[in-house]
Amino acid sequence: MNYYVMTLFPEMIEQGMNTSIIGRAMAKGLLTLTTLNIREYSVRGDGRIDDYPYGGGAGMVMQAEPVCRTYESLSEQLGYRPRLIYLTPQGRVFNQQMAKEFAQEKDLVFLCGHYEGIDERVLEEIATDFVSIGDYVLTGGELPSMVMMDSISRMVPGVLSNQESGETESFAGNLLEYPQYSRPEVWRGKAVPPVLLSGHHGNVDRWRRDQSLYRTLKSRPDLMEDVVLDKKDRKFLQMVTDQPEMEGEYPITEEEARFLRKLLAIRKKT
Ligand code: 6GU
Repeated sequence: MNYYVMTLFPEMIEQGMNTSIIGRAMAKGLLTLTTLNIREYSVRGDGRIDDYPYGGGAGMVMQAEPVCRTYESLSEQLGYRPRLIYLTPQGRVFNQQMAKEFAQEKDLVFLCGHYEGIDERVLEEIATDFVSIGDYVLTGGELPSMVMMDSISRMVPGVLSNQESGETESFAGNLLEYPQYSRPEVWRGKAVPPVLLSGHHGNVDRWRRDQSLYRTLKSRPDLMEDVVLDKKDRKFLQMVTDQPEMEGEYPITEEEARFLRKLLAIRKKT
């Protein structure tokens, strides 16, 4: 995978992408990263690339020509016009499925905006994808591009070791991860859940699955709609639903109980 990042702050990208698993993958040659400084393509004597917005309003707008020239210089070098992702809070919200799809590309270009945005006309010419990383506003596209490169890189063959690859599968099943514990067995009076010390792999797997279901229900009920539930999953969720409110190991609110009754009723039918 070859990444190209069009930005006014290339050093921010270079500093952010040199560590840990991504740094290792770049050293191995599985990933390359090239930053393209939009300022170098300024068409004005003073090196500026922004101007006032037509129609008025606060802030400045990045001009079309320097952005377009940056992309054209790259596409001439590559011999074709690669996919270009414009990072914007107005885009589709990034998720694991999109990470997998982007990981199939040979080259990916990220365009990082600043100020109040980029002249719409150049976006119409060069952007193939408009992507946001969530419902909050950031000062520029640099951090979002790094977030995307991190998660896309994990999906590139060879980037994760076999041991690391396992982590991916849990989100693929649309459930949140179960909790993890390591030594000591008792830490500041808090014991590790006994089932994990039992050596009974079947019970450990069941407990972890129950924890994943419970956590997903609690934090991300929206994900529950797409989870494939088997007989044992439904039995667990039925138990959680039927227990008295706020008692036992898996407390839920009345609202969560209503949600589960509805979910279990639907799943019984299908
Ligand atoms: Cl992609 N850009 C900016 N500026 N803010 C964001 C974002 C992107 N995604 C969420 N907030």
